[in-house]
Amino acid sequence: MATLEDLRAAVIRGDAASALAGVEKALAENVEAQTILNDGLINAMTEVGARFEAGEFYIPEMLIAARAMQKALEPLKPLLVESGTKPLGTVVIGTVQGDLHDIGKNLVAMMLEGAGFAIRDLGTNTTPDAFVQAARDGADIVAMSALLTTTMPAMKATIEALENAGVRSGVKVMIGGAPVTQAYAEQIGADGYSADASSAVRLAKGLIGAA
Ligand code: B1M
Repeated sequence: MATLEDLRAAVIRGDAASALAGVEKALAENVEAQTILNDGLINAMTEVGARFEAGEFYIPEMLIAARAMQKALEPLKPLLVESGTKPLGTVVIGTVQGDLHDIGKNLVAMMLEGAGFAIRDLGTNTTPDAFVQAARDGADIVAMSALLTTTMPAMKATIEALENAGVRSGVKVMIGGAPVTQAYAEQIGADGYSADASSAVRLAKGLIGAA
């Protein structure tokens, strides 16, 4: 579809104004918000990653593409989030220590919020202690995102910190992010892994028995 192809191209070249206009045009053409997200935005970021790997893009290009995606997400957010009345549970979510990637984490948070969870977003570069404190303050699920192989060990460190603080048994731990796998989740003692934002919702509901 030409509109989504134009949108995808705008994100790839980091043109935030055109990306935003592209989302608005697609919405006016009655394209589903989820389709715009998947085929226009996420697809564009996958291409950006491929070009980075191929040495065609450098950090600034990745950064402006990410900013264009964030901008284009704005009109989609209220459509992706349907307000629930009573929260299903509280999810504390963050990108782990050392890691500044937040687009995927934000999408997961948005989808969980849309599914009826109360969200406490700790942001990026979240220390194990910050996760522990948030769990103490009251959480059903601790959700960690990592996009770098070098920051995945911070997930293990956070689970250990939860154990050492005596709060591990009171929360479920779910993890995700491009380099993370089910096998890694099992290896570090997380309760669950999901590959994308929509399966994260199914996983979170399952973890608290609300599936
Ligand atoms: Co970075 N980066 N980056 N980057 N970046 C990657 C991740 C990389 C794969 C690019 C590449 O080499 N092809 C590579 C990692 C290699 C590796 O570790 N194996 C990489 C690198 C190397 C780096 C730097 C080290 C570069 C440098 O400085 N030399 C640096 C690190 C900075 C740091 O964090 N300390 C860096 C910096 C950046 C920017 C700041 C420029 C920017 C981030 C901006 C931002 O997030 N605000 C950036 C970007 C944009 C990317 C790519 C291109 C796109 C990431 C993204 O947003 N994807 C990325 C390449 C790629 O992934 N294709 C890359 C879209 C997003 C929707 O997907 O985050 O995977 P994702 O989230 C998905 C799922 O993974 C899942 O659901 C989401 C929605 O479906 N998911 C969860 C995510 N979290 C979840 C949690 C869950 C469940 C599911 O439960 C809790």
